[in-house]
Amino acid sequence: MSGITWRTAGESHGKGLIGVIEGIPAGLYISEQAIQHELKRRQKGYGRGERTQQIEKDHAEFISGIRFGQTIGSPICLYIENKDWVNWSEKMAIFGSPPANLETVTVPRPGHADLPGSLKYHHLDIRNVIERASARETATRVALGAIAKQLLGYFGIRIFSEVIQIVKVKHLNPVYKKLHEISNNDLEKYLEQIEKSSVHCGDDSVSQKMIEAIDTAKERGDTVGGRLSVVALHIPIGLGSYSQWDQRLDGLLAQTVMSIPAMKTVEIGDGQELANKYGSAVHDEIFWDRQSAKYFRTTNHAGGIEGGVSNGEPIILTATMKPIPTLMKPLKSVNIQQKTPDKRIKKRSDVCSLPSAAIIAEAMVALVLVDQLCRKFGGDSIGEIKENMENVLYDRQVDILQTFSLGDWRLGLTD
Ligand code: EPS
Repeated sequence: MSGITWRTAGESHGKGLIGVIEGIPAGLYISEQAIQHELKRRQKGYGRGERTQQIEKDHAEFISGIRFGQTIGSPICLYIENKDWVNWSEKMAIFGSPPANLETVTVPRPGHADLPGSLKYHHLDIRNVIERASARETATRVALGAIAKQLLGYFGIRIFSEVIQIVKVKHLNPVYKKLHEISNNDLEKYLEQIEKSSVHCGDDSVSQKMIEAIDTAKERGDTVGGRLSVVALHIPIGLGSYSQWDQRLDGLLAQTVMSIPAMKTVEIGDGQELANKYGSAVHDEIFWDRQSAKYFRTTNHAGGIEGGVSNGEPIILTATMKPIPTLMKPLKSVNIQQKTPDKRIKKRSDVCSLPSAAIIAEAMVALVLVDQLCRKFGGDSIGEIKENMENVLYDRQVDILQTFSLGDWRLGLTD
């Protein structure tokens, strides 16, 4: 079965951004409100700069693929306007000649795509690199991810995230570590806390310290990075495959999340903590519950993936984001035209984008999972996928039905 493909286009200070997603089955109701909600979530984190929070008001306008609120099986295309375009229409004009007063960018920022990008594409104006390497593009990813989330949601799959570290402030008891012991009610309450936190962290006192760390960096003209986690609940067994290197679910997740600008590590389950432990302490033992005729685990060090295949436990992913390379107190660099030492002066910048990155990572995970779900249970319509899923999981392989520690994915099939 074929899966989902998606693409984005657009420059940071161009007219706008475009996203196209193909393979979403026909018959899925799309909530426009849910898409706008996700776009808002990406924009609201503490530490973002003037551009994201005051200038841009992201709104996805749908161009194709949806009729009367339902997908029709054709490519879905959406457009997000760049409100800042009015200030850039001459400097970023699509046709015509550069304006006489155009200031080219000639000093690359260390840590950004500026230098390798301009050498690769032979650009004398680094702006040609900045525009597409910019994280502005992630607005489109979130809108496409919001469509993926709605398809996953139909089948009861739930995705959430949390910021677990900002520079030296660590959250020692994040939600992904307590999934086996927390009740559904307490989980919902915790997730509400995360949404209320301006740094997207469920613990109030940790959030406060994270805010202080961002303020300190801002006062110094500096930036900070950190870590985030993403959890996907109620995943059916069998997404991804061990049979070929590029079908492994962990590899696909790692590549997609790592593609978010500034990401430097992606870990699944206990990740690097596994390095200093013995095998007997980290592999999740397998049990059989006779009464419900289901396998179950009491731990999830593997983060829901064994051998590149989902095993039905929650998928847990953590990622590290480096500090943003645009500094108000700039680092040493070289003018690429004169080859003389220089520094790139910036008038505005984000100090921390971890809260936004967490929402973007949710979108990336959703896109990978929806692709794999469609490959495994694929069909042209939502009804066909539902039927395939029921056949595979209930009729033919009834003995491999899985116990989920947090609810039952079948809940999504009842509406
Ligand atoms: C970005 C730099 C900033 C951010 C931008 C990403 O933009 P500017 O250079 O215009 O000040 O605001 O992010 C967004 C606009 C957004 O919506 O996330 C960069 O260099 O990556």
